[in-house]
Amino acid sequence: MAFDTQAWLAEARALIGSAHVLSADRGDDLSAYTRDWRGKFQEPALAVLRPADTGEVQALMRLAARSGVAVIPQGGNTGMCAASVPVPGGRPQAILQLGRMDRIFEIDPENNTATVQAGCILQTLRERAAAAGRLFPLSLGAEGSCQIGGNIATNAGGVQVLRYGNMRDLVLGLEVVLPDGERLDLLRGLRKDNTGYDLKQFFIGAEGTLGVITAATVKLFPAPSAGSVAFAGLDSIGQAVRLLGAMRARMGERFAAFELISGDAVDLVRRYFPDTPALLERRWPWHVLMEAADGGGDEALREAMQAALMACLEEGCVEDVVLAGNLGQGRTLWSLRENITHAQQMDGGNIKHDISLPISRIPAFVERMLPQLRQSFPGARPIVYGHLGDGNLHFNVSAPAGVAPAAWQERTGAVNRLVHDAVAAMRGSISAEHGVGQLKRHEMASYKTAAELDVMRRIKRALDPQGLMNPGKVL
Ligand code: FAD
Ligand code: S2G
Ligand code: ZN
Repeated sequence: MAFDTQAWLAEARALIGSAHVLSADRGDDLSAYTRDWRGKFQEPALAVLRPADTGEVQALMRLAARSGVAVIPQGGNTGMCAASVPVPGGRPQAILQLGRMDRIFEIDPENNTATVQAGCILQTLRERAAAAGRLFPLSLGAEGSCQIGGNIATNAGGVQVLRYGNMRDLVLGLEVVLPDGERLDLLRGLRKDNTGYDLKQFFIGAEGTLGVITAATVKLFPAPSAGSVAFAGLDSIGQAVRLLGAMRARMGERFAAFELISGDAVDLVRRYFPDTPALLERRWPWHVLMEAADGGGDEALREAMQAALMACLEEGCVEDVVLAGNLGQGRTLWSLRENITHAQQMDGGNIKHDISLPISRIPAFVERMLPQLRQSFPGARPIVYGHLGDGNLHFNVSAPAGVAPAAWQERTGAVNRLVHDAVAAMRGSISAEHGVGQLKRHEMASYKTAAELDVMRRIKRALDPQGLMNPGKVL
């Protein structure tokens, strides 16, 4: 029997209100929801559903299960792997947009936890925690629009993993609606609970393929009262790894961020953001942006950072360094780092790699990969930067001069294979923090063992037997 779109939309509108079920056939513009952030994927959706609460999510999931409609949970739609937008073909796909469910239920400074709905914007939670004298440490360039649900579903990383871990390390409890509409209440703010399998772990990093995260209890930390930011120039990536070790030894727990930025990445930012100040006397092949934070005073922390950096200069694990004198200067240094993604987008986009390796192997990987890239793809422009402190590099490759972005995108498969084969040979990962989505799904068979994929499929079948949850992503 043919699928009756009108009847389905009428049922959905009866459940959550006509205003909160958007559909193209009544003239709604769904492009903000059906197009991925990078503009590489866009397919039609049956509808965009915007529930107000967990009860409405459950009702919608029961309708989807009854009618065989696929459901794509969507947060801020800032993901890098097109995991929150429809795939071509297959069954009708409804986007479940969590943005209306953005309440902060509780901030508990004594327990150092916050309980929020999935649609809460990351920046909002960070601001509300700060107002309560606490830090929610997840920090990434999209924090103004990504949502806590999406951060959990992608196990997001960002720039403070070095000190506080990934999103997985920050989640204490979840509320999840399963594909059959069942509500799973795991919303306990406990740091210890050994009563059977740790079920929340199945949904963290699952990219919406096992259930809909509707709320979470996350860890908070005492808000550091002081921060100290430095920007360094280096001759080699090996020197950057030595600097990481030396600074961690000297700054200990206070060390919070260590971001590698290649000279080419700095040049790209300065081309598209011309008011980016020249931070060092000369251009270096490599730079590092680093930050320390603690509860002490500004001056004491700054002096400790200064002493540590002076010692590193004497030891030769850094060539040049500037230490921010105040918060404003620190922000300027960070805006250079945050603008790298936007500069790449403005430059026409590029072929991205979000890889991780043991930190000690990163210099050998980069020193081998750069000449291989030049040889295999003459003129290609590597834009290398990222979270060196976590062994996570964004080894992105922009088109050679004169090659149109669309033509360059045709080379994605070949460039991915060169980079990902080298990563796999060094037992690294082809997706450190962005996930798999539909972008890397076809590569899973090449880089995961058959046993791993088999267990993943068994878990998927057990929780989502109809395969309704975000089909065409990850597996
Ligand atoms: P979406 O893009 O909406 O969805 C992502 C995935 O989560 C999809 O599979 C979707 O189905 C699923 N999902 C969303 N909400 C739910 C839910 N409630 N329940 C179940 N599944 C759900 N990522 C990093 O890790 N580190 C970075 O440093 C970083 N920097 C970025 C910088 C910029 C400028 C941009 C644009 C992106 C960056 N990202 C980074 C990628 C992206 O911001 C993260 O992956 C983020 O966690 C996605 O959150 P979102 O709410 O936008 O999720
Ligand atoms: C970052 C964002 C995506 C990219 O800036 O750390 O995760 O490749 C990235 O620019
Ligand atoms: Zn990143």
